[in-house]
Amino acid sequence: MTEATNVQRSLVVFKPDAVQRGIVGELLSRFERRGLRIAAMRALRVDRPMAERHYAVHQGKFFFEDLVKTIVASPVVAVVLEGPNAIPVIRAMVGATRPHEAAPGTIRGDYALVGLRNLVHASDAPETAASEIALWFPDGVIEYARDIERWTTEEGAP
Ligand code: 3AN
Repeated sequence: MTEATNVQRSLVVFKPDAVQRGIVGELLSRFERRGLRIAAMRALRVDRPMAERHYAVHQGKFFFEDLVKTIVASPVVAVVLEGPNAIPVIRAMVGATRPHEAAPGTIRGDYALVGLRNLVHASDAPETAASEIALWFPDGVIEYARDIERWTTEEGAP
């Protein structure tokens, strides 16, 4: 008996600290190794209006200005990752919002120490993922299949 497959897409942004530290490839490879598929990817410099839209949910909070300044400080790499339960799987791999609380084995627990230097953003729900992907990838994502998916998902098992 195979589980119903809940294929999801998530926006992951490797933030300026990940790019400046030269660990984007290392972090992305964790997601690839888990079995997630890259559906879109771009390197870009985020401007202030885009940063404010991305963090709109935090507008008015005391840390909003710091968040915006941090993400515009240097280029970022944005990807859309796709796979079964991608949103909660990626959130678990990223670790707790506050890096000093992030468990070892998570990205933040292995690579980060403090809040504004937490390396990655990852969508937290299907609705936010959809709006974030539309914001970051207005031309859409690519649809394709990989043979390996037979072995990382239960499609067509056994
Ligand atoms: P996450 O980055 O884990 O998805 P979000 O999206 O809720 O968390 O928050 C985005 C960023 O805002 C966090 N990475 C953190 O830098 C900052 N932040 C969120 N909540 C707080 C808070 N209570 N105090 C200070 N900074 C916060």
